[in-house]
Amino acid sequence: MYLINPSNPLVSIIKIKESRWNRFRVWKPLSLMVLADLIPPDWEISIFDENLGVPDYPSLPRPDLVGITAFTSQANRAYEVADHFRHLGVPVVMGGIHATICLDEVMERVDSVVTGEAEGIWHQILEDARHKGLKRRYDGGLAASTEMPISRHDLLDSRYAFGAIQTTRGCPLNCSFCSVSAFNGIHYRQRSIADVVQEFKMIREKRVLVVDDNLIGTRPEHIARAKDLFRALAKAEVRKEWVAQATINFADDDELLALAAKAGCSGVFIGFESPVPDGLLEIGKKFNLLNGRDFRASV
Ligand code: B12
Ligand code: SF4
Repeated sequence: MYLINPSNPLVSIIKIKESRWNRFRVWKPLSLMVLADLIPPDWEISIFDENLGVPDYPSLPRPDLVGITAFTSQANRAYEVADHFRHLGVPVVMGGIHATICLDEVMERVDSVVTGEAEGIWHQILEDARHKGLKRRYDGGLAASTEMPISRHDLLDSRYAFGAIQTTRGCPLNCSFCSVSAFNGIHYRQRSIADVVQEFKMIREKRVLVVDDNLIGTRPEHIARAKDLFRALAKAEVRKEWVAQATINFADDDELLALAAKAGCSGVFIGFESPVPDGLLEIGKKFNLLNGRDFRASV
């Protein structure tokens, strides 16, 4: 089986001559590394991240099944790849955010579309594929945090500047412009700290992107879990430098900041979205207005 991350027309590593920064813009396709872990051992798997170079597909052995992931920005290339394999008679399954949000469009371009998170449905899809009974559509819904596996970090090569890991899914804030709450839900799901620490240790790269949309969450119990995670990472001496995404409430707790730094945090992407209250109200990010927030002081 081939699992394919279609190339991003703008930032592929193969275009590195156009900008040396492209190396820092190409990050691992974690979705495929998660799927790979959930595949029974009797399937042979290859992951192709086209951002590292587009394979010469005609010269490769014909696979039994192709799985494609895509953000919307990758959709056109995803369809080209799907066309290639479908002409050979190989069934193509596509999942990910674009397939979920633009279901009707994707249904026209591939054999089988998977909406939502794959953990709960992927086994069924593989069984159906094995028996040549793929359905046109599957919905994985939202996975329980206990179903989220340790990704296959060993299956991708080492040319990336960053490793990648996910420790939580979902965001309770549901800002009007953002697709995260629509896709991963508003229920904040946290993976077990032991699994996260174990997975961190399996990452070869020194630098890691923690892809969570909101690493620390919003409620006291979320913050408490974030602190426990940071303590555990420091204690396990994983020695990675990581960057993460969070909301500005990260600034409100000195202990949280100190623990994050000790655990290897070297940068945080914060969604300010607008510097003025009217702007924040308009886009539905009221969270950034709570308690008379002063962005400058928080920074
Ligand atoms: C990490 C990340 C990045 C990284 C890229 C990593 C990469 N691999 O290329 C960086 C920072 C570079 C990035 C850039 C961009 N990103 Co971004 N990014 C994310 C983020 C935060 C996490 C993605 C991730 O790794 N998730 C973890 C994996 C495990 O989850 P998953 O991909 O959803 O996979 C699960 C399911 O979808 C499903 N699945 C996925 N693929 C497949 C395939 C098959 C066959 C099956 C069965 C199932 C399946 O199963 C998986 C397990 O449950 C998401 C938000 C999010 N929560 O997903 C935004 C997100 C995907 N990004 C988004 C956007 C808009 C962008 C940019 C366009 C921003 C910009 N303006 O430049 C660029 C485009 C990059 C590109 N490739 O073209 C939007 C996409 C919306 C859309 N409709 O596509 C998201 C959803 C954020 C948001 N707030 O809306 N991004
Ligand atoms: S806080 Fe961030 S991840 Fe959460 S809904 Fe708003 S923009 Fe999306």
